[in-house]
Amino acid sequence: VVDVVALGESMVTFLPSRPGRLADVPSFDRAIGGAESNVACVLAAAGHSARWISSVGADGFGDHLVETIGAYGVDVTAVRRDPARPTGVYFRTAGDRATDAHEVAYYRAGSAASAMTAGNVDLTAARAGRVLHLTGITAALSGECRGLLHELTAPRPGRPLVSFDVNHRPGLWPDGDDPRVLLELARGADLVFVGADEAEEAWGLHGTEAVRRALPGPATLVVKQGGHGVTVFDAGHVTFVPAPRVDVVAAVGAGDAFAAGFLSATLRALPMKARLRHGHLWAAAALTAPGDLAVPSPATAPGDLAVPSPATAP
Ligand code: KDG
Repeated sequence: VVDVVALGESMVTFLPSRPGRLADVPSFDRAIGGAESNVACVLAAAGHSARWISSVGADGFGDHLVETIGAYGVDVTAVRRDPARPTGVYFRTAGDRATDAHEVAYYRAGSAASAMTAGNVDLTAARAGRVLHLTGITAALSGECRGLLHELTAPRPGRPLVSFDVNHRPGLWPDGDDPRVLLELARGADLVFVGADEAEEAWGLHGTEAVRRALPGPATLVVKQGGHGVTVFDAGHVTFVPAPRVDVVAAVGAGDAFAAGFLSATLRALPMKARLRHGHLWAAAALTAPGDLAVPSPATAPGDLAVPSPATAP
């Protein structure tokens, strides 16, 4: 049994060579992004078995994603290659250090991943983990992707523990369905990650207690409060752990790293405070890296991991 299966779109990510407006950035460096594969890569770096499921084009960018994510030790055998559609890509700016406001230009409409359905994804592979990690980004990609999420989160005997990161990306929801769809998906999950800012933006909820009242179902509800800390509601207990102070380089991907650290510690049945500390540690690694991923590419920087693998550390 695989520890964690993460399903969702990954994109070739173009990071700016210098700060400034998108209009002014002269060149970009290629990297990889994708909330779900970010989680899978960190989990693999932490010593877990992780599988990433998606669909990419039969093109060079698709090759790059499959090869790079595979090089992290993630199982990519269930990734579909779609000869009729391209791999999604996106460009972003460095953003403002204080506010992390940055510009994002997605080129993913009509991508291979947006055409994932319950009919063309290997559902057996998707259900084969102890944990199935999904995010709200997938729901924004297309009606077909939304159907796939509903299929995977429907209650059924032997369903893996469903972990759902709300990951509200307002720019991907032109139809305004986001509040309803994201709430429904979160309500059907066992473990939910949501930012207090997202809950406010998507659902107009103020404060952690209001989020719990709106989401009473999930056994574990993790509410991230930025630099302040994280509050978890679990089995009738409320636990808060403050965030470590970090000099932020780029915030993109920090939520994914947090989820991976939390999941890693959960799989090892560590106490709640330790789960939160693991989440914070991995998030700090992502916050201090320019790309979307907390771990450097194994191909370019072997052994340079800033955070020791919790699986091997004493
Ligand atoms: O969480 C980080 C992701 O947002 C980033 O890697 C790209 O998946 C991505 C998205 O859809 O924004």
